[in-house]
Amino acid sequence: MLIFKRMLLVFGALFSFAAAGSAFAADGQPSPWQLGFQKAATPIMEQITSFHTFVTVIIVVIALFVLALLVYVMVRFNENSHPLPSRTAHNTPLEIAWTVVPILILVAIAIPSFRLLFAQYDMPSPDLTITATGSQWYWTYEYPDHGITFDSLMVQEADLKEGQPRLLTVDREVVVPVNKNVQVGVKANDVIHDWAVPSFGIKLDAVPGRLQSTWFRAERTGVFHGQCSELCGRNHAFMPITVRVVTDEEFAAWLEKTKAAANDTGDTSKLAAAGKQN
Ligand SMILES: [Cu+2]
Repeated sequence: MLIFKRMLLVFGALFSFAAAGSAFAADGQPSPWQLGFQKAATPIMEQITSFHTFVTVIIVVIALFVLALLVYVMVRFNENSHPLPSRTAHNTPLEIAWTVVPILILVAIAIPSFRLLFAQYDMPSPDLTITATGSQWYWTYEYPDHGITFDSLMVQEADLKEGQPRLLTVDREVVVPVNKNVQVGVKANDVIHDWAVPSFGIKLDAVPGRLQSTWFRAERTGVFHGQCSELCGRNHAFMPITVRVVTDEEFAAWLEKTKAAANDTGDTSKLAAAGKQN
């Protein structure tokens, strides 16, 4: 049938767009024509991505099944081809089937859904703890075990260096070691903000007067970008989040450099030079 051929063409075009988008995608940031998620960098995001794919397949199958039934009814039972309507009102096996099959589908969705939910809340013992505090309109990061505190502000478009994404680059990045469990405490100073990094599968509201926490374990090095994801005022779109995942050695060197700079002035947050990453 022509309509199915056309639908196949449309789906084919969409999939090739998605494939092309991900082929050109830079890691840890959105890309032009992107359709799916950013590439997962944590086990939780991998689980989110595969759950999303699983549910999408189920939705597509159901939608196509219903479409096929509708087309069948329109063709087979219209007035021309079926002038004498059937008087059938009940079909017990069919009614049991259309009750039980949806229940089974919902159970099949619920099992991985709850598994994912528990994995997100099942916080492993942290190797590193940081806190992110939202203010209008920037983030303040603290490494409580290392005495490091600094503000992280968006880099203006005119000051961007080669390869730095617009609206996503900050002057001082969060630096964390690779393959380590990082616990993130999230809070706010003024209004509700939201600390979100798509490739980590993290999105948590920063609520004034309340400390919430989440966690991630980045499984490869790189720079991962996110944005405040709760409308927080005029400059809501201009308080990005950048996390640089580095090796253990690089992390130790960064800690030392940042701490030494802090000792020089007694305050890491006022120190622009030391914390600026290359
Ligand atoms: Cu905000």
